[in-house]
Amino acid sequence: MMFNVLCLALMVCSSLAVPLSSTTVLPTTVSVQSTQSALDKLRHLVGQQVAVLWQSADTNKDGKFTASDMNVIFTDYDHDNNGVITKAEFIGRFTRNQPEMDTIAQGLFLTLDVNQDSTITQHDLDLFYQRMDTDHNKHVNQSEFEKYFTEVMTLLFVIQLQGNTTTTTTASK
Ligand SMILES: [Ca+2]
Ligand SMILES: [Ca+2]
Ligand SMILES: [Ca+2]
Repeated sequence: MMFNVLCLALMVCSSLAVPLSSTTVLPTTVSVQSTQSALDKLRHLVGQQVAVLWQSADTNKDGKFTASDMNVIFTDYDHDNNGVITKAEFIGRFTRNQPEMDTIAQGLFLTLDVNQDSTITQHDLDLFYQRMDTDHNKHVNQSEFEKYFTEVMTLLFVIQLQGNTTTTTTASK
């Protein structure tokens, strides 16, 4: 069920490339003020996660996201070294240090599995790279990377929040 929602949301997001406007996604029943603070919290959370992603993605710290960075990450995630990253390998590696990110990890897996055959291969990464390269100059810089993942992560966090609606509503002040 959750998986289907994620699939659907990601497909809609990636096919339309809709800029994620939180006002249209968040529940409309909450008051303006709590929506605002929830939005600030969401932006903060997303900003933090995107910064973490960038740090780990730019493996050689040269300020660019290149094929060589992707290869380093691919090898790291391909636990059994067979050239294919399975969903279990991806989620296991991604949640190793942050187990609470399970939903996010599932969503990221769907995002990275561009051809939707349930594994991540070099081919997916090539397609993914083209998708991030919004000015089509064959290079992905930090701003392209952050812009792309800010949209993806915002969507995933909103989905995660909606999955926990009852707990977040009672917990928010
Ligand atoms: Ca780099
Ligand atoms: Ca593998
Ligand atoms: Ca794939």
